[in-house]
Amino acid sequence: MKHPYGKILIPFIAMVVASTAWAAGAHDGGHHDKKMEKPMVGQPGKAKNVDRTVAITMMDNYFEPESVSVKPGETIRFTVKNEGALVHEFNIATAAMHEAHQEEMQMMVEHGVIKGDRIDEQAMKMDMGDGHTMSHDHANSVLLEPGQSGEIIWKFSKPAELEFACNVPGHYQAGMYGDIEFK
Ligand SMILES: [Cu+2]
Repeated sequence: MKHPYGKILIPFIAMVVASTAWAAGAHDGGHHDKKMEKPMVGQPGKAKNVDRTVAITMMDNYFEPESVSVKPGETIRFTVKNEGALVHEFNIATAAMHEAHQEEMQMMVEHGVIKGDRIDEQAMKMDMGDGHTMSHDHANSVLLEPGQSGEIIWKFSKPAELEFACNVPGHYQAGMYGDIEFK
């Protein structure tokens, strides 16, 4: 009986490893939560239901103001002006959605749709080979060249973790995002 615990210890380790693996698996499943955030973002609003207008200025690389307060159920007209020297985007979404959108924007830069200070409309309408174009008309975002203005009418839903952000590659990382605070 030199190693009395030898045979007991091995099954015990195996059990720990198994439970760790199970915990990791359960964690991966958590990523599905990101998709469930989508309905919380809100929806496109109607002009006749606008409660108030919020003016947003886009600079290189930040927004003015840096945060916006909204009430649940409120419809806001965001008038957006690009006062910077680069192409910028104003996009209302969750942090996870912005992250996914940054990958799309990276593609747009790689395909020459976004060229630093201008948007190539012809390249944007080009068929990607699968019937899709890189046309950028999501209702929750507006993409503007320097000097251009645009607007989004958005109806907010229940309080949620939302941000407005620019997903042109590198801009979010440079701090070009702001909080939407529910009051
Ligand atoms: Cu930007």
